[in-house]
Amino acid sequence: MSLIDDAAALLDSAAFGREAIEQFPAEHFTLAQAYDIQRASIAHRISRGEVLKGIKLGFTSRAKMVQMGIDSLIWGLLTDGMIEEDGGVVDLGRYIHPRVEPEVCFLTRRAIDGPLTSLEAADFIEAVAPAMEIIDSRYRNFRFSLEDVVADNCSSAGLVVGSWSRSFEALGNAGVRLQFDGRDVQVGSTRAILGQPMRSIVQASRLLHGAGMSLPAGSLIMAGAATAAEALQSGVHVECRIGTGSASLGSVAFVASGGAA
Ligand code: 0L1
Ligand code: MG
Repeated sequence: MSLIDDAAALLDSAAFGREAIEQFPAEHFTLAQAYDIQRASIAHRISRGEVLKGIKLGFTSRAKMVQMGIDSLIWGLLTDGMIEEDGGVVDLGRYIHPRVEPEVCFLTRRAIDGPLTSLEAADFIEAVAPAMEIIDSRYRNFRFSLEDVVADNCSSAGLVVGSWSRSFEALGNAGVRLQFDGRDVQVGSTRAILGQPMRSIVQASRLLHGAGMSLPAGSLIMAGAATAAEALQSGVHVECRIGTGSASLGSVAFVASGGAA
């Protein structure tokens, strides 16, 4: 076994055994190797029958960078096994110490197989939806280095996507409210996501190109969080609302149930 395979197997079994592991020793692997570990750990999921559905961007907002003490844009891979139902019940027993953050999700209309300019990006997008990402670091106490978190698929664990629309005009500076039982726990704006969430398409295209990868039509792109993340607790109704009135993307919700392992 190689360093890459060992680390990938460790992270994969931490996720599936719902048991946090220690951070890797400092400089145990490079950032490039961390992305190799991420791919190798996702390959474990694929070998169990999961299907790749898209990508997520991380640390696209100052709020997230400050919360986690890291200031680089990062990205990970999404599979169908991570998708939770809008309006459904999320079993916290599937996670270690889950947190939720409000996001915007894009659905691609055309394959992205090269770097896009901001002028081109809109042509590649079929629809947009309000979304929430459930992040769940596989490291003890949610503490990690940049390399650690990249290897851990950027903490991605679950996602909930609301109804699709073509309300792109609502995207630039829409209010974002993350609510627990109807009470605001995080408030922000879509502007916090790279200044305009559509920029995540450009960034995604560049990152994919740099990794020699492409994204088929019909893929999901999670643009990144608009606010810091909140720890999930059992019994809480969680809702993310984006925009108001005619400049609204709508809302997405779930009920958290059961206990984190
Ligand atoms: O913004 C993000 O989705 C980054 C996730 C990775 C770091 C974290 O666990 O907050
Ligand atoms: Mg996120």
